[in-house]
Amino acid sequence: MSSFKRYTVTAALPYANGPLHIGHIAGAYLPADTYVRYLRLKGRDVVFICGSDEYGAAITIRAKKEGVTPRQIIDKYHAINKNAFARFGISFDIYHRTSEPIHTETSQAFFLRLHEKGLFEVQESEQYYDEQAQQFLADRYITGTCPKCGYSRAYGDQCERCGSSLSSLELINPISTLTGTTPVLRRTKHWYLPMQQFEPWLRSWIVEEKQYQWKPNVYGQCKSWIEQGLQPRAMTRDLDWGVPVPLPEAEGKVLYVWLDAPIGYISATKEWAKNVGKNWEDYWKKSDTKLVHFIGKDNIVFHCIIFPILLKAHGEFILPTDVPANEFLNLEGDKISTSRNWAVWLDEYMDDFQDRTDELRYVLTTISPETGDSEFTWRDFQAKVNNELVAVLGNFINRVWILSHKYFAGKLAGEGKIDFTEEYLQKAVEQARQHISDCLENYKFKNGLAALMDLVRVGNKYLTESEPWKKATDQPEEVANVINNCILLSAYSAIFMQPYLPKTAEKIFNMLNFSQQFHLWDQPPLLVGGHLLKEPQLLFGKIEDREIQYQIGKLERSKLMQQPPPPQKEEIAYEDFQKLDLRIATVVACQKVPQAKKLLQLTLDTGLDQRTVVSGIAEYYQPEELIGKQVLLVANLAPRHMRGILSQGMILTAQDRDGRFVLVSPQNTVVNGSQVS
Ligand code: B3M
Ligand code: ZN
Repeated sequence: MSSFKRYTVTAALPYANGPLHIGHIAGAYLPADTYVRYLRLKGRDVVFICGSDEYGAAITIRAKKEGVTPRQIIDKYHAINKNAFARFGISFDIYHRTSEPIHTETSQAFFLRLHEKGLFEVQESEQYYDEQAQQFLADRYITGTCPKCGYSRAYGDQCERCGSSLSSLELINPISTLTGTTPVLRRTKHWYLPMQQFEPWLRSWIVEEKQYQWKPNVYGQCKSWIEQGLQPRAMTRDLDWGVPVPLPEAEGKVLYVWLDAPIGYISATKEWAKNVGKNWEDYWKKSDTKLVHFIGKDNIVFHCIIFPILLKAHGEFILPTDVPANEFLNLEGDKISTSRNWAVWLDEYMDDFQDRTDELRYVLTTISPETGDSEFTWRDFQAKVNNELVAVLGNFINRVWILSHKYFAGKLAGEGKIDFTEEYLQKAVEQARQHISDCLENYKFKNGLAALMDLVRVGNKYLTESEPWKKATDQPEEVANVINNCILLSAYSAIFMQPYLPKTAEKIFNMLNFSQQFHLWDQPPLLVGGHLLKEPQLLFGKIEDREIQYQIGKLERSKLMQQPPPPQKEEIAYEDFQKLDLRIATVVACQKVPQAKKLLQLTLDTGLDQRTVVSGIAEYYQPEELIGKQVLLVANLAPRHMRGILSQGMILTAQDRDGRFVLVSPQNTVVNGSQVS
């Protein structure tokens, strides 16, 4: 029995500055969701907290890139991410926002309490200031040459070539990314957290106590951080997007995002508790509450060292019992990268693979980067779905249901409660329950899932070896036993499956004709003779080669787009250029070319004539959407036949960042036949 009365489980608050990809899911959200679903099945009191991290330079930089306000960015991505999580079935109790007033109040009150306790040291220092933009520059806003490797586009906090973490003051030839000017140093005042004062405490709380409790990757990172010696760290920033520092002498300053974001967990809990009539303090201040943070490895120091220092210094809060951080998930041999579009986006996955969220949950759990980096490949995804979910789990359930309907019209044979007639099956179930439990309690999600599949394999083997189809006439009783045993095993498997594959478990409960779709972990399924099963329903479909090729193709296009543009062609004389007759024309009709996937046939009004041009853009445009559009035409290109159609000229395109062709058009409508010169 667990010694904790309740659980507060958090998953890292994603920055509301971009969509989610499978690396995020495998890193924090899927293991957290699996864990929480398990706790609920054990009947434990648990709150599962997440939300958008909406402040800091991460947001303002994105806003600048998209040419909109930070508010527009957070509203957009908060909605996108909240929906994507819901659609994927991550079962947060609340998905909150750090821009909510309750969060401003909570983080300001937290800061003030530390301030009143005299914790902060106020220090003046020199920071880069952009005179043209009239603002101090966050480290991410400064680029320059890396002092370690000479890379000319290192950021003020990190060099992406050699990986060194830097301070902006170390950069050679710093440049402000806001204006492209050279920033100047200006004095500014900040509130510092004297982390070094907490070193002895951290040594006993982490280095001594957590060695065998925390995962080795987490413990190792903390230990090496503590051993390198802790330095004071500024908890305020000169920025106009954040929670204002609640002191009159700190006008224009905001809380450092790491003093605001983790407090977001607390404000989200407050909001949730208000909505459901609970007391939030139970979940953050009582020592019989287990606080668990699910995060990726890049957030370890913040959750294991900085946030605990703040909680401890405040004095009223509990500390995290566990921080089961994952390492990184790579994709097809390369690091996942948003800027290079090297990712599998959660939304796109769900659009491309409708109703196949459990398949992704399954594969991501089997490759979960629990103790080291791991890799997702589309081929492996296909193999695991087809060879494990379809061939083992789906096949077992399907065979059992078909046999039951064939021999007993879907009715359970016998009378009264059904028990296993083979003792070893009961044992296998008990062992699986215990083993999967141990795995889930200890964040070994991968092993737990393997144990579940092993239980299904036991069933499959039992069914195959019992050969009930050979005994239908001579030993009808034996057939009934085998099928009842298999159905009972299916029911147990569905119970243990709930944390991992919730939708599949639900489908099985439905086929079992259970009225309830949620079954407590330790309660045996109640099956009685005479109970009628529903018709079998296919649990999983095969993933076809073409689906995988389509995904790989998408990634290949991203890679193509990362290549530097081809070098400039050989110089030409002005007369050569003049030989080209470039004109603007309007599309007046357009249709697909039969039997040619890539080709569209366009009729153009060129001002000179109406003519036909064939273009390889059918994958990127629907014929209707082009009608009325103006395009750029090479009018005097020698005509040529394409698929039996005479194409008189060529329309010009360029490739976007996804490798898709886009038409080149004039900025304003011009007269058809206008020459481009
Ligand atoms: N938003 C960093 C990240 O997305 C940050 C996590 C906050 S958790 C309190 O990696
Ligand atoms: Zn470098």
